[in-house]
Amino acid sequence: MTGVYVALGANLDSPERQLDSACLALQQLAQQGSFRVSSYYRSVPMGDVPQPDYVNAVACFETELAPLELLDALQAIELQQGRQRLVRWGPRTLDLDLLLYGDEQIQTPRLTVPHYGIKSREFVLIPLEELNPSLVLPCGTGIATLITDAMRQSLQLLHPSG
Ligand code: A4P
Ligand code: MG
Repeated sequence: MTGVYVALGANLDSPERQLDSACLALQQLAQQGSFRVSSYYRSVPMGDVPQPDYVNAVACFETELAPLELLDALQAIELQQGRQRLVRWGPRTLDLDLLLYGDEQIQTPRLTVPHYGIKSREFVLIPLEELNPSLVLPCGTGIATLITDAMRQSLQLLHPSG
């Protein structure tokens, strides 16, 4: 059993409902009773593609799935919720990124863990810190040291967890 963190992002077709359904689907991958999700946050789109604001959150749970099995399951959930891959960094009904798989560092053609954006994205760091303020990344960096005041101010709290 391994503890994992998954980032959720959506900016089309009722993003908050997309996240609600994704959480139900993710719970099916989780050891019973282990699933937790952060608050939902509204964030300004990263990148140059003009598109609606995103709703972002992070979930964590324990799973028996191996890393690539988990990636397959995440991509199946994205497809189930109408995800189409049209433009890199373009709008989407649902994006699920595997942020952390225990303490493992994984480098394969299909999967890089920790996710490459983990240290720079406020819409990932702030919900991660909310779930686990004492989280330490596999490289030894504590989560709180990566978060600036500007990052905290850039996110709008939409829907507190719990
Ligand atoms: N892949 C490799 N490692 C991973 C991993 N750890 N988790 C591969 C998930 N997938 C991983 O992903 C492309 C390929 O990455 C997959 O086939 C998988 O094998 P994708 O989801 O098809 O493509 P993408 O999401 O368009 O590209 P990318 O680079 O993953 O985009 P990001 O980094 O997910 O960014 N702005 C705000 N405010 N909030 C957002 O959530 N998201 C994006 C997308 C852009 N701007 C945003 C947000
Ligand atoms: Mg992605």
